[in-house]
Amino acid sequence: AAELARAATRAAGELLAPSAPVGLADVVPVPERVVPDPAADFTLPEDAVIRVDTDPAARDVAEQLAELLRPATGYPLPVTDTAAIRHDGRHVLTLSGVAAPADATDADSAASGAGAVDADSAAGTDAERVDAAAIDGEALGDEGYRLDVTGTEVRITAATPAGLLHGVQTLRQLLPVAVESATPVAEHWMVPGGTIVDRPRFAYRGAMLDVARHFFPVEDVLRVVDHLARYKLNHLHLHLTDDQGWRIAVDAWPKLAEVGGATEVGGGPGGWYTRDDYRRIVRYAARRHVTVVPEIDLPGHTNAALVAYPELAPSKIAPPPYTGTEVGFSYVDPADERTYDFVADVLGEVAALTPGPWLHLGGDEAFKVPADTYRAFVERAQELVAATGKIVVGWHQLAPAAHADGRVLQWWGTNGDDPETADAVRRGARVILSPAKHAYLDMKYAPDTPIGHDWAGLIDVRTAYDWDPAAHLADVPAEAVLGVEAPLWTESVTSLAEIEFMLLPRLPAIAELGWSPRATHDWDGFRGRLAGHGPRWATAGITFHPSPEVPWP
Ligand code: TNX
Repeated sequence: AAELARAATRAAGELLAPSAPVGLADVVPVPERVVPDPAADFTLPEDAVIRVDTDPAARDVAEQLAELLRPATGYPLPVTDTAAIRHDGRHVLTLSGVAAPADATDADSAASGAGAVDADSAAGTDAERVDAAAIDGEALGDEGYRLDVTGTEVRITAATPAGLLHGVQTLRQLLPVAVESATPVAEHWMVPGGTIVDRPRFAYRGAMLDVARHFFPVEDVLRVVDHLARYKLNHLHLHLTDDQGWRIAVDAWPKLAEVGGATEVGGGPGGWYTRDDYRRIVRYAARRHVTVVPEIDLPGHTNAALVAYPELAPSKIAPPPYTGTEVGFSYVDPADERTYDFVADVLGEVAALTPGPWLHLGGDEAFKVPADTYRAFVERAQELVAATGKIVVGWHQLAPAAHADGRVLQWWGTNGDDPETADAVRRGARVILSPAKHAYLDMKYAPDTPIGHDWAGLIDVRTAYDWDPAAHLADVPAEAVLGVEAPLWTESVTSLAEIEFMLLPRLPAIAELGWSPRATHDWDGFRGRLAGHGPRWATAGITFHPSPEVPWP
């Protein structure tokens, strides 16, 4: 059997074109600082071990690293305590810097103490390399990491598990393409030598998946989370409700999902997430340091809710289920107190299932609601969000409403001169940038793209890449920009393959805008680095659009 396995490994290796060596700077999003050392290349041997501090979340990142490397390498890659195995010239992957939780037992803290004064760093060489990079551990912040590759060690240092995971994603990109294989490949597992010091430009980097226009099963959503994590995006916004379907079970209003979830665009069967399904998504995302942002779109985009509960409709008559793609015709009755019970119940249940700090209220395209009524509705809904302990996010149509503590407006306009949003920012709001002309991944790449819209224009890879989130909105200072998000509306997107086709390769463009320092912005550099990802996606079985703008190998 071992012989057979070895033969199969050889065969799989021969199927792949020999991959070009990866350079230390060939990373998407491009790191803040890269110092190659060609004399310090590392090659992963079969008996390598992964060493990590005792913090459980750091240890989980080490397990994820092992899970990423084991299928293609076929190596055992045991995960061990840093304190238990000395480096001593042995080939190791080390994750360090995350302090064990303060409430650790005495035995635990003793172990972590030993890990922290790791024999190798005390020896001085690591400390010297830290100085050489001129950014100290503290400055790595919540999500930064440092990657040091020497002949016998790959060391990722970060103050947080999220930073460690970002470092792991970088390491993954520095290994040969074959690392994406689901089965063992005979390969020289080389990592280019040198040091990377890296941290994000913006705190919020996300993508939105519209699971309302078409419903997607949990497994598809988990796969999207993987794509986010790969490019260091840290938020998944789920557009859970719309005219065509209600996708989240609400105990107090069971027909929302049971009746409102049974439709989708084009007349398909729809579907919805049970509380356990949603918990599974949230947990899977959390493990990858991705925060789920649930959206309950109000007061418009609510036809599915009105079908389930006609009492919420202004006419008190159930509308027919809607499976078309028009917008702006439906709304819950702002004059009925029952509506606010509904909003409070739904927001309360969704908040209780959601560990992240955000609740997205939607607020877009409520064309039939008069401006004063709309504003009053939003102000009550914002208070109901605050009552759940969450922070309001909403489309920028929320702008005219009174400020609510911490609130964030997601700007999706096509003209960056938007006085209402600028005014809301002066009153305390922060913004997430999703300009439809650059970040709307439901737009077609080119006139012949088989799916997608074009109302905001065509978005090729360069258009997705060539803009600056900090300077896009007139009269909105860079300090008010929390980050970027790429929404994927799914009126025309019906499968995981189609989701991936629209995300890749544009999602990495938005990810680089969110992560990399502005000074690194360079279309030619970006598309050159991006090109190396085509073979990675192909090897991993991920669909993508082979855009002619990218020099695929
Ligand atoms: C506008 S942008 C919408 C969505 C549609 C999208 C299609 C926004 C907040 N609302 O309801 O799905 O256009 O591109």
